Amino acid sequence: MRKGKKIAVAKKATVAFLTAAMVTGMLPAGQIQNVMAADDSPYVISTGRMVYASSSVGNSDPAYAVDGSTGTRWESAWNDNTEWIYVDLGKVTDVTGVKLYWEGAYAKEYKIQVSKDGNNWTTVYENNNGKGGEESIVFDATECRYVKMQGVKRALAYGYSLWEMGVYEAAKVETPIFSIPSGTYSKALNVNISSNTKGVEIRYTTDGSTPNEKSNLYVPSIKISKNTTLKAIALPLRPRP
Ligand SMILES: [Ca+2]
Repeated sequence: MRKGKKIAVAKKATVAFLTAAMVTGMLPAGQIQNVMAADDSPYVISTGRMVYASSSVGNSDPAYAVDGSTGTRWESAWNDNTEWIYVDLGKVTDVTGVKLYWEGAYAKEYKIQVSKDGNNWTTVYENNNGKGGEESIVFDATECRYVKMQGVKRALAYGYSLWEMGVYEAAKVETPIFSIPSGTYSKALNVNISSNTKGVEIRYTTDGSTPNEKSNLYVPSIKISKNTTLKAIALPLRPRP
């Protein structure tokens, strides 16, 4: 019977030893170890961008809707269908969602509209029975530069009031590539990890767990020895939701 050997990866010898001891007892012989993953979750890109609104009341500058704080808010004048707010993303971008953090004075009815030029708007989402609170809106990835919340009907007598409005870009991150094929290895090897996507960092684990933004940062190259499972993930170097 063939004895199972696992890929080992570690920056330090002590870590390698501990990891090897842990994984050896967990994985059966002949198991594939190199598991690769890509992160394709959307991420917020509207924070701090230029923002425009139909109006604002009191100390509720439109910029407060995209300042990244759910403790500051924008509120429109007290009208139903003539009030709106939109954010300028700076360039045409693949957008796939919006998250609205309503204050008590929310919209009973509203639309999410997108535009490439700030003049011609396309409705990508409509809500005719808004509930307020936090609303996560997802739609098919759409190329646009401007994203608008167009009010239709208020829930209360006050204006539309948003703590925050987050616009999410559709991520297009490819799976990281290992310099050796996935498989079982019985001797020490050097492994390089790369990505075809620019502007990413690669994080990895050696204990079989799924890597995330807190895992070890990959720095070329890494030495692996037996008895460890290597997994890697590519993450965009941008603010994350
Ligand atoms: Ca805010």
